[in-house]
Amino acid sequence: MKVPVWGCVMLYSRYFIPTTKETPSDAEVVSHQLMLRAGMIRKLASGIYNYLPLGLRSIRKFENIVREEMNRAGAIEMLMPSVQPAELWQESGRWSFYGKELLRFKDRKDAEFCMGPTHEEVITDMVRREIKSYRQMPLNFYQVQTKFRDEIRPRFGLMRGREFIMKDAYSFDVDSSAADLSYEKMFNAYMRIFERCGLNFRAVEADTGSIGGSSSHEFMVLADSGEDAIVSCDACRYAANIEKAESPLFTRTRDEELKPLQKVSTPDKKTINEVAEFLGVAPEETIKSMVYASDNGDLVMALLRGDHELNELKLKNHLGWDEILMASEEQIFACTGSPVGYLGPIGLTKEIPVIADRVVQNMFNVVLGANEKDQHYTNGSPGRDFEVTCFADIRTVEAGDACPRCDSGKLEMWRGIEVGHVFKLGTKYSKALNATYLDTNGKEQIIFMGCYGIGIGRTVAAAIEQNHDENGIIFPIPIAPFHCSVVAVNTKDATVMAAAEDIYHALERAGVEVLFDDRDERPGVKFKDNDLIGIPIRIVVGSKGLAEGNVEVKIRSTGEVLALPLAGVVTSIGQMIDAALAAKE
Ligand code: 9G3
Repeated sequence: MKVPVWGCVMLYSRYFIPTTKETPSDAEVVSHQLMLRAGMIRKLASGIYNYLPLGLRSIRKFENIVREEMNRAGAIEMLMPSVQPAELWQESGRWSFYGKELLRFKDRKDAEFCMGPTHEEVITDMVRREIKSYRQMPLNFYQVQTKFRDEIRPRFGLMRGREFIMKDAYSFDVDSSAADLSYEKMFNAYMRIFERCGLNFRAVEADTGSIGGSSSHEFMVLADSGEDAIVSCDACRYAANIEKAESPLFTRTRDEELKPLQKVSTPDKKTINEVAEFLGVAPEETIKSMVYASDNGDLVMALLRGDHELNELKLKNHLGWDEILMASEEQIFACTGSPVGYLGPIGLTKEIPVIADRVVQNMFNVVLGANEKDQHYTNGSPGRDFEVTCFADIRTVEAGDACPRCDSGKLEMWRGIEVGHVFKLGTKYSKALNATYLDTNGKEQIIFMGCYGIGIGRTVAAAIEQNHDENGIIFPIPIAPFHCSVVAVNTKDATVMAAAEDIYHALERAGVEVLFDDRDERPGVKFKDNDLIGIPIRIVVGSKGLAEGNVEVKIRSTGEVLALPLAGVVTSIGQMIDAALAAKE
């Protein structure tokens, strides 16, 4: 066989793709199952994986797309260590904030370190030493680096590993509006990255969580198995994580008189549906009351329209609490004097804040718990019968809700896998670590930061989660380990083998990444493996087709089978691949 001196020879028989038939029993999600079965990854320890050659090829493909777009956006690549000194984390205050998720250890001199779970501290330390003047900014540094977070329950393979590859970037600007510009550049780069991968995704408004900062967007690959719920407007560009999604303000004018409050017996009727049915009213005409506790024992009562769901994160953020917990029966009894199931804001035994959803403001003549076993009120109205400390948006939006931003759209609901997250950080880390610069007047100023992450392995896993069938992975061409394969039907037939080798070499010369399945196996075995590992284009060379001057080309994603003339097959395939890889200017 002719061996090109310049290229690598990708013979299936000499490569290493340990595929398996059996679905591994400990793999809960399909991407994990398929990555194991396709011989892309193997587990070394809980949440820690070897990237086998095929898996690494996909990872590298994606990393390179990320690098190209980071470079295009003006970010500069560097590499930071995975071992980080405790002192920096003590300076930022995060050494004590994080618990066991931060893997800590000591060196031989007893100095404390951690395995880096992220690099805000390290990059800010570098920048504070090197950046002196406003002239040196804007700056944006990125790396593709291995992180470690000691998750309690690592699962789903590369989707939630303890060790994982992240592209993280950090921007440094003179002020908030310059930082907004850096953020926008990264946002646009992320849009290009996931578009180039051919993924169905949404950029959604997100909660900033513990990292701090003023605003953030998550990039979500849509997949039914996704852990996040997201909504997007069917008319405008509004999209948000359900944790964050704003509920529309629907105002309703009172169209009937306030009726007198009345206590009614509701024996053993505890849930909203039971009470509503028993009293013959719609759940929309009831108010549900819940008591929540902070980690230091503060209590609040939350009020919602009966058919609505509380968004705990919205309530927690509204209250500014570190944690929000369901109150215990004892805590509930202490402020209401009632067992669960009959709670309400009228006649509390202890004064606690009552936070009501904005929708409650326009409710009247409704059913409420009476803080007494087997008792409810009918015809309750806020303002007249009970006081509300504050009305706020604390409900979880639902599919079909009106869009909070435009006046014609409805919200659609999706499930998504978070593959990227961009944050406006402000000065949280630069202030803590004293990262400053001298402005045009020679005055010392704090640097404004942003940080931007992409889960590399997680994106490849999410792509599989979104693109697979019962036979295996259906890789989008840009992140497929190989663009195509050449399968010789009968390796013992010299004419077939010679033709297959010719095509293989011609494809390589044309710059196509091709895997030559030269194994001495039945065609069925080869087809199964090709489907499992997700090769986008399969070229089958057999004696019957050759007699007519044709080869068979099968497209993995559509199942389409074409008989292409031998003479033009390399050009046609080259064009298909170029079209799939083309990035918009
Ligand atoms: C920790 C541990 C876990 C963590 C963090 C720190 C999450 C932590 C948030 C981020 C935010 C950004 C850089 C790229 C973009 C995202 N889990 N986060 O900071 F110590 Cl144990 O990592 N980081």
